[in-house]
Amino acid sequence: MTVSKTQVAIIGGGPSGLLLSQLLHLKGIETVVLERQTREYVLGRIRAGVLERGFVALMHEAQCAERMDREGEVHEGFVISDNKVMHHIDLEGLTGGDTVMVYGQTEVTRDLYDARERMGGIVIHEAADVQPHAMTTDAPYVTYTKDGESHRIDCDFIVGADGFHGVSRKSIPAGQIREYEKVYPFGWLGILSETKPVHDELIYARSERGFALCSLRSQVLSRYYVQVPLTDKVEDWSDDRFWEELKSRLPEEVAARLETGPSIEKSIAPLRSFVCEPMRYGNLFLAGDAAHIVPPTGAKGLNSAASDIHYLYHGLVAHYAEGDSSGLDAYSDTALRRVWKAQRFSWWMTSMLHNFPDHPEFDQKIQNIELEYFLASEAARTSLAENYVGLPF
Ligand code: RFL
Ligand code: PHB
Repeated sequence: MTVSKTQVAIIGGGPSGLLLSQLLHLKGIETVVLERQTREYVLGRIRAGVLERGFVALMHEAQCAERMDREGEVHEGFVISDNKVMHHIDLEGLTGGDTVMVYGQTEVTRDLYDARERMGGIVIHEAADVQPHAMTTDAPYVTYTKDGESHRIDCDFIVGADGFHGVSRKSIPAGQIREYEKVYPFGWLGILSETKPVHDELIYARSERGFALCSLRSQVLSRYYVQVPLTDKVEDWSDDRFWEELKSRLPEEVAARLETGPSIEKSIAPLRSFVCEPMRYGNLFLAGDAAHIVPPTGAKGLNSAASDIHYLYHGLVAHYAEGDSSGLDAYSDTALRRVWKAQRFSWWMTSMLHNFPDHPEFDQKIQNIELEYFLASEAARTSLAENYVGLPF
């Protein structure tokens, strides 16, 4: 067993773990990131695409924003299509100047990996059997194996940034955390295609056949989704079938100009709301998907992860620089307050825009009128816009 030492051991090399590692490094705080997968595998996962201003600011603070500023697209609004009628949501006008950045999670992660490499940060890939230990003591440590050899890292703090299926949350004894969960009776089938996006803004479409989303990664790379039953498999969906279904859920004039082509990625993601409370156990702090999951409808998954990192980063810096642990002590409560607001918004967007065939007719009537009310009311649209661009940290 080789033994080494660091200040903060971070489990998980997704966007949460890498962003925290990069930010702490710039403040002179040592970290080691342990990632189960290869770098190529992590970069192969196609996930989020919309970044809030707070996320963008953190990327700047992390000195990782150069390519994002150059290649990302600032979006001043988006469209909600209600039964084939387009309604523009003017984010910038409704929020007094706020916008969002369209820049893929893959690119964010690539920029963070590149920065870690440039600065000599330690990111250990293909770390197997990662396990946090002695979490409630002043001497926590993490063990793992790599190439058949056992390793141990002693540290002051462990950060569990290892996603929903990671080991960190599962290492907390039962009874010390409480989990809240809601599973939706459908998933999103998503494809990526090297085609020109159908519209210059995102289109969230509610239709009789179910929800659809037209998104993009760049002017030559489109990302589209359709709501599908949980029983569907990717193999059930040829590219042709996907394009036909997508068109059937969009306004005719949009469908008519949809450029189709072969998919270069196709996957189904189940929709789930999940929160674990508290987000701390002794000297183990949970962050990002390890602690909470939202359905993707409000584009809040990655952004909620970044908000955790914001609070944890400031808490750790105050601890090391000033011996002030109040930020760390408040971390779970502070982070959870914002997490629950993102949960509420994501649940609401999901409830308003998807088909729930099993809902009683009364509920369906309410859902219809809610969308109609909301599209006609500036007060309601302002509330949506304020949440979509991201509540302040
Ligand atoms: P991640 O990205 O899951 O990264 C966690 C990392 O931890 C590693 N890991 C381990 N490492 C060591 N030991 C272990 N035992 C480990 N177990 C796991 C994993 O390999 C991984 O690299 O979590 P993080 O960093 O908190 O980032 C959160 C975001 O990834 C997530 O919130 C969003 O991508 C959610 N999400 C979406 N969010 C949006 O805002 N818009 C979207 O369109 C969107 N689409 C998605 C998504 C999440 C998906 N998942 C989780 C299935 C689509 C999908 C398919
Ligand atoms: C995406 O581009 O993948 C995306 C955008 C907005 C969402 C969800 C996913 O709400």
